[in-house]
Amino acid sequence: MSIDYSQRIPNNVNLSDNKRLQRALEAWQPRYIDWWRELGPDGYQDIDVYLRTAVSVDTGGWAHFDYVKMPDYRWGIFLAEPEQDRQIGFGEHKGKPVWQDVPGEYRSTLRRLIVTQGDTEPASVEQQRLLGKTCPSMYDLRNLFQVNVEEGRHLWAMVYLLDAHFGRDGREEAEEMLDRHSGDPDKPRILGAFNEATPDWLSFYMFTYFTDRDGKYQLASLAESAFDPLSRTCRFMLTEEAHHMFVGETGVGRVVRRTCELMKEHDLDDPADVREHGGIDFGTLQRYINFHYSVSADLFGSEISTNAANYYTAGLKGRYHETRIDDDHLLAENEFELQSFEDRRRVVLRTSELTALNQRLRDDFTKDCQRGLDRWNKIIEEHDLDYELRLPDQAFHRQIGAFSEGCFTPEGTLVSDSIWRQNKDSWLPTEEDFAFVASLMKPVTEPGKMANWIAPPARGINGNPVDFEYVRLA
Ligand code: BYC
Ligand code: FE
Ligand code: FE
Repeated sequence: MSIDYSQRIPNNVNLSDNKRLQRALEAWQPRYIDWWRELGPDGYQDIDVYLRTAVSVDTGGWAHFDYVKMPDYRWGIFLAEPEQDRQIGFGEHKGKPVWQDVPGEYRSTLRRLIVTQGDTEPASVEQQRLLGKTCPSMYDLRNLFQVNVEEGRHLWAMVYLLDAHFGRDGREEAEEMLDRHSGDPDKPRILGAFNEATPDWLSFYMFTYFTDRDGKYQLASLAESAFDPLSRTCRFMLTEEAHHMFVGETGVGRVVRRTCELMKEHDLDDPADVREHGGIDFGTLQRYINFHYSVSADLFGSEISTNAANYYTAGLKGRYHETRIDDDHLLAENEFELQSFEDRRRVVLRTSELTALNQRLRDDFTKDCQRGLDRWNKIIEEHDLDYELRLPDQAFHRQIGAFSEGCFTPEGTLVSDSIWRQNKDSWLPTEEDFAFVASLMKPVTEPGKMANWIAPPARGINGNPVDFEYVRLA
């Protein structure tokens, strides 16, 4: 199914057959472009960037690379191929054909899920808008912009669903996507993590490693939805998501590698000393991990959630890889064990899996996060250095769910407020950490050159060398 590029809005949904929808989206497009110019990558609006654009949704077709100025990027609406005779895989409608339209009874719930998903996409573009100015290399600058244009496209994906299936309410929601802004005290983005700052490139790599990974798990759950247009939209988004997490995992890995190299080169025993040589010390890396993991863990909602149970029973949002799980897909009888915090004590609860679905997804996410830490630790080990980066306990630094009621160390021990305050600076990035990392953020614009604090990538993009001209400055 190829994409029609002769249209103002490239798409594979036969947009030209639906004039009402086409007009609604064409009316929204100029506002989107204005938003991109104002709150998208600052200072790089009129330069050529070597970007991947989808030209069709099959496996070969979406990896098409060319130079493009970002405001001219062909943002469009691409749904994965329909699956013939697809049936609802879980919940009370299990076994019935999937829906091509939204059932009236689920209208407001589905709209809310789609709005929550959609709101994160432009939020991340806003959070990253200043990073171009301090890029560690042209390779990284290009990757930042690739992530940014795809997050912009993910907004298009959700706005399409809103405009196509939710009438006037949908159009209003589409407008509001561009009215809320990350960190705006009056009109903030919906979810916590998307109002945090992304002030430096280490934050960017952590964000794309941990927070984009929440995206992976949420999109995968929505890809199971009985509402087929949502499912197909999310399946295609997931192919793009993989690159974002690659940028995060390899980005942090390259920082770890460079730190190891500097420690070896200067024969350092105390990791803190690497700062004098312009590297990012393991302690700082650990504090960034603690922050970004905990903020991303919040994005899964409360451990026990009737919202999540209702989404599941209605068939709106499934589990990760729902169809690969061998059970009744109704979950009324399934028990689930989870940790919680009650009467000021950590407890283990056995509950119905149905109400524990947020926690189940967070557990899946956490296991996936650990894989990257294992790879980063392997780099440290290969350099014969004695340090281990760790994921904090799920109770640490939470704002959402049962653990938000207490203070916990990164190991998960309950502590008093005053102990927390005394130790906070060794657990979370401090002003001083941010200032140090910021002091390293000097732009490197010669193709192939890397900032001193990060190792080069193993290879370039699309078979090109690392010193390829990924961005044509000037
Ligand atoms: N911040 O039952 P509960 C991505 C609210 S990332 C603020 O615990 P529920 C991306 C909740 O709304 C993927 N509020 O939670 C990544 C509820 O409010 P009401 C984004 C929060 O509803 C990087 C109340 O607390 N996609 O794509 O089961 C770059 C109690 O609710 C938060 C989605 O999130 C929070 N963290 O689950 C770019 C998927 N957590 O009802 C993009 C769609 C909870 O009391 N969203 N609340 O007013 C969902 O599935 C669900 O809304 C959530 C929350 C999982 C987020
Ligand atoms: Fe996204
Ligand atoms: Fe992403």
